[in-house]
Amino acid sequence: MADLVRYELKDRVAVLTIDNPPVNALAPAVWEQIDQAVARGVADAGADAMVLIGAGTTFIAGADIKIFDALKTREDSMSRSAGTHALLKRVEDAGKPLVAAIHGNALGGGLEVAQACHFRVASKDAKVGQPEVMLGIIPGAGGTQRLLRLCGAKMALAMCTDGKPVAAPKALAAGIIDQIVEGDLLTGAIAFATMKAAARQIRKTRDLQIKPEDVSGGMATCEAVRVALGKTARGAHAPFVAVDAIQAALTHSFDEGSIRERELFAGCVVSIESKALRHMFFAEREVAKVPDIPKDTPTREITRAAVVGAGTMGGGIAMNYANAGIPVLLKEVDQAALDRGMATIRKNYEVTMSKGKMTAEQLQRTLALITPQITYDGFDRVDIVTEAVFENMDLKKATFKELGAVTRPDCILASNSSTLDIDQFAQASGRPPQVLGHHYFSPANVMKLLEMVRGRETSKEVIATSLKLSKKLNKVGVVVGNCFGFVANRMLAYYMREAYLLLEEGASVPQIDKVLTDFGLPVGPYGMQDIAGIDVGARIRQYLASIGKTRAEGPQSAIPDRLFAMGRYGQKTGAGWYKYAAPGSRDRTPDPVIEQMADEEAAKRGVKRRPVADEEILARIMTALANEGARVLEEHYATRASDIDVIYCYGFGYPRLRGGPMFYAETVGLATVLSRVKEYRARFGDYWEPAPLLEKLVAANKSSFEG
Ligand code: 3H9
Repeated sequence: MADLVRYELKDRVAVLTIDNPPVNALAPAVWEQIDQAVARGVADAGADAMVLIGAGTTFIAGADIKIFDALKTREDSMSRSAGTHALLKRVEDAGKPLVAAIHGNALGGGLEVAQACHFRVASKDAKVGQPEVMLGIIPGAGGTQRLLRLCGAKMALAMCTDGKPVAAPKALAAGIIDQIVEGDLLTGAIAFATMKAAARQIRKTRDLQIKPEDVSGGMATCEAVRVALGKTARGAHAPFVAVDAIQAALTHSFDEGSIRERELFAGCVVSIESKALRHMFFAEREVAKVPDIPKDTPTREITRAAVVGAGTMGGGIAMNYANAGIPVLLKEVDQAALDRGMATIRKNYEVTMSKGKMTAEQLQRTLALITPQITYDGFDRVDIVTEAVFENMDLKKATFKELGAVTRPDCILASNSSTLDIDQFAQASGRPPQVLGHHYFSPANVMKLLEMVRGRETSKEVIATSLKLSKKLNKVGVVVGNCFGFVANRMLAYYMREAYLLLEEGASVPQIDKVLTDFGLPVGPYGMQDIAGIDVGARIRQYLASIGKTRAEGPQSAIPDRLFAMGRYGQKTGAGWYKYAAPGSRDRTPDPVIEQMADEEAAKRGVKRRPVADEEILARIMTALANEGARVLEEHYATRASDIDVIYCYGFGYPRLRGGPMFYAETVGLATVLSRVKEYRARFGDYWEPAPLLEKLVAANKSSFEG
């Protein structure tokens, strides 16, 4: 077995070093070897005390998340948890002082191991946390029972329900750690352990008394947290379970509370919520790996940027650069448009400041990084330009032609197009290897997704540089292929098609939106269109009509174009799918005009309107997404199904608790999804055509898109 926990003696202290790169995750063998190393230290006559420390950049980042997939039943999970409980009890029963020396992170099972040590010391910049809820589970190695005894109910509840790590100084003040070590951590930890050995001091966390304020007020604190979670943890289950486990610590002995923790942990591990969140954890990390772009692909530094177009998207993109400390030129065609754009940017920052998230000085400093202008002055000095002009092929091609002339040959030229063919811009620029899509999502300064569209000739260096840049801009960059609408909007066209058809068949706008928000999306399809602008979609349809295409197969609803013709562009004009109190207001009410239009359009298509059940709305919309997602995957416009999930979670606020549209389809069952497509084809027409990949997977009895 590999040496995952090294053992050596230093100054009569046994130093146990966990060495399981990159983050010392607790794979089963690491647990075992910690157990063995502690036993060896206890038996070693040359050791008076022990220090447990991590090799590399961190203490322990928690249990190895991959192993949870092997826990198929509650019983499996119960027995895994029981095993770690027993193991940590043995560790805690060690007859010599055992000190955890924490640097980097002590998270999840990592903090639970540290809690079972008799003392904890940490470097100043270390962090400790119980982030299990982010994976849909709760601490399962005694964390809910020991943490409460160390820091009290209020803080234990906060840490176990929001999952956020706590910095060492705060952990010290709360009693989670005993000392902060300035200078070399191991040296400090050995000194601390030696001192405890001399004083013959051993302190078992499990024997600490519950704090007096928790004996009297702990239950009320739990109740208050449950009420607060009702608002902040909408749809999630694990945070509430964490409260139950901590409540058990308040009302039971350590051993009884631990049994309750195990039962609750086991229920969480096998939940869909946890499977979805674990899927997202790895999906978010995989997405940065592009098969033919190795890690060592050369990249360039982006120190200066420019944006063309100061509309809603262009302004938001410029803010992203300024927020990252990168100076950015913002160009518009005329002064009035530029002034409007800058006023919006300033207003956005003022809102941030009013929420206390920015000081006046920071606002001025950030704004000063944006240089508004109506010329191409200085474009020969920037490293990247993002084009954010209207979604119009001719206009964009003309802009790329100009950019090819005014920028340096090595400058990256990115387009914020949400649908159009990047290769045509690349040709217009005269240097295709430098061109790619940088598709931001509205509002561009808020939404985390950056879809990076690879053209036919985009160079690897440009992609690698963009991936690095996306991190600097605090975005999740996903590399996709160049098809109409790329991945996000190509699939969205099918989502919207079903929403339109369901409306014409008899569902209402508020009903459809509510089904999707109840599912966990922040906004339904109609509310989303009113925010994004009905004019945007209409212009895309006009362009497509000019080249004889439609966005999605199947009947095309006339209602969106009728709304466009009426000047009802959504929130900004005070009317769209809903009526608004005023232009720009979010205060909306349903509009009977829409029902009337739905009646008219249904009559034209010979559709008899009927009550539509919520279940049908959800099933049709999600089936449409998954079926088109399967095509995208098979045509290699997305590298993996999990990339599509990341796109939907970060671009459209698809609930992470559901794992994204492709993972959701897997939880529904690929065979069920396929049978729904076939059922809809029989009911509605051949435009419901099963994706070949879906048919292949089901025929091969596969349960996942990855085969
Ligand atoms: C738990 O502990 C349950 C217990 O209560 C009960 C037990 C009975 N496992 O994020 P990075 C991988 S639940 C497996 O890019 P960073 C990660 O996939 C756990 N793998 O680095 C990546 O792999 P690759 C509670 C893990 O510096 C590589 O390490 N703990 C784990 O940006 C680097 O990761 C957590 O939830 C893991 N636990 O951030 C903490 N952690 O290179 C989860 C990481 O192949 N981890 N990997 O793509 C984190 O939050 C971050 O990784 C951390 C470092 C902040 C530690």
